[in-house]
Amino acid sequence: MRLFLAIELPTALLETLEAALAMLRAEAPELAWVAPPKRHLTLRFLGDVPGVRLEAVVAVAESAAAKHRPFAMEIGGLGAFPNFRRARVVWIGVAQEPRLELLHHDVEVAADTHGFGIEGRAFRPHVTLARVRTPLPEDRMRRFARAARKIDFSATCAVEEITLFESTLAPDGARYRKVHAATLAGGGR
Ligand code: 3AM
Repeated sequence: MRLFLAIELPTALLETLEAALAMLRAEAPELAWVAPPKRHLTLRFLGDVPGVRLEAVVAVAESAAAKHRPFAMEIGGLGAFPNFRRARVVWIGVAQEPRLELLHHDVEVAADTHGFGIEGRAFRPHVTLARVRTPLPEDRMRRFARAARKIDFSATCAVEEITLFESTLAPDGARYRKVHAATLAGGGR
């Protein structure tokens, strides 16, 4: 099973975000835009995990979630990995939030404890909006970056659970299935 842990975003937020992106989408309709229900904040990609290890992944989510109580995070600000000029992924960011950093840290620690190792790359919290499969010509990319920086969207959203998703790759993009939700149960932090 191809698994990852993520934070889901409320439908209302996804809808207002989509409306705010209309002009930007029109600038580059040929990008692989992620459908709003498939947008989330990935905490940890686990990759292919044998079915028998599913319980261990659930335990990773549960043990990290048990250490935290719900908190709020702020979504806003468009960007691209690695940058707009060479964009592969276009995203909306998440304002720096110590509780999110701690949650991610605890997911990493739990993943290591349960034998999945530490991912070891910097956590850059983001919500993927579009993937760039074929680069746009330079001038169009410059226009796109300008339009992206003009998007005025910010929203606060409650983080209440860690969701375990199964991703199934398909020619028309990955399909995600919710496998488990671990509630931030309000532990010591
Ligand atoms: O929704 P985003 O883009 O943040 O990019 C993939 C997606 O994150 C990421 O896991 C999420 C669900 O597919 N992903 C896919 N392959 C990955 C890999 N090998 C990966 N993240 C890290 N390493």
